[in-house]
Amino acid sequence: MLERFPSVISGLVPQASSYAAGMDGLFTLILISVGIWFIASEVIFFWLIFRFRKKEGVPGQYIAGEKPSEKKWITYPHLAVLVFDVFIVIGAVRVWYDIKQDLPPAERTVRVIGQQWAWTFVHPGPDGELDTADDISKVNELHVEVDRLHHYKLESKDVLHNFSVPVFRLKQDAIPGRVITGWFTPTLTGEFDVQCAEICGIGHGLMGARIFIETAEQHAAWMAENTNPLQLAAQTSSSSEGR
Ligand SMILES: [Cu+2]
Repeated sequence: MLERFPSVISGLVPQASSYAAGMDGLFTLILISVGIWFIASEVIFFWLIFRFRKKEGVPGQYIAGEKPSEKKWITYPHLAVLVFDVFIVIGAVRVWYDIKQDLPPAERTVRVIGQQWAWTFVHPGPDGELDTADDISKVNELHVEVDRLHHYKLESKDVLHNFSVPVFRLKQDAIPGRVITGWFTPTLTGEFDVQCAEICGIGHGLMGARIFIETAEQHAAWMAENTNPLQLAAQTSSSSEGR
């Protein structure tokens, strides 16, 4: 349902993953729920300052706020804020579940390795499998195919980093010693930013990379360009032997 909310940021940062619209909907829900109270409280605050400003001959009053007739001005808005909170929590849990808890089966898997201060992306080669001889390793360049469900296996060689793809509305910490699996389905072709979103040392700001979301044909062409022809020949002959 959150996907149907209008997005206040999609004009600046396009939505390029299956869950980006849901995340933007949550942003809108929070903006409205918090914004209403922010504007209301500021308007009342300044109105009170103006209305009860110093006047000649009128002594100041001391209001302790202990009488029930005064207390209700705190209790009722407080309860209303809690009701809005429940809506935000329900929305947040739904989006969190979709992006982080749920792990739909992968069509492709890429390995993402953070280190001070660059990203290494390991792509499966023509055999579609990671950790085989035809893997394609690139520094600061991630190539994926549109409309394919990708798993990423996120690692760090040294300190905490964070794999952040703004157009996907995805952020995930990389933790040394752990391999963290997550997923995304790109929905838009093009070239976009990948960032490190965790201060990881003096060169943190240099840890920008690019993601290339390609059509099936573009991706196949990129793969052919980046695969060693000898390896490709060996693969084709071994797969035909297997038949
Ligand atoms: Cu980093």
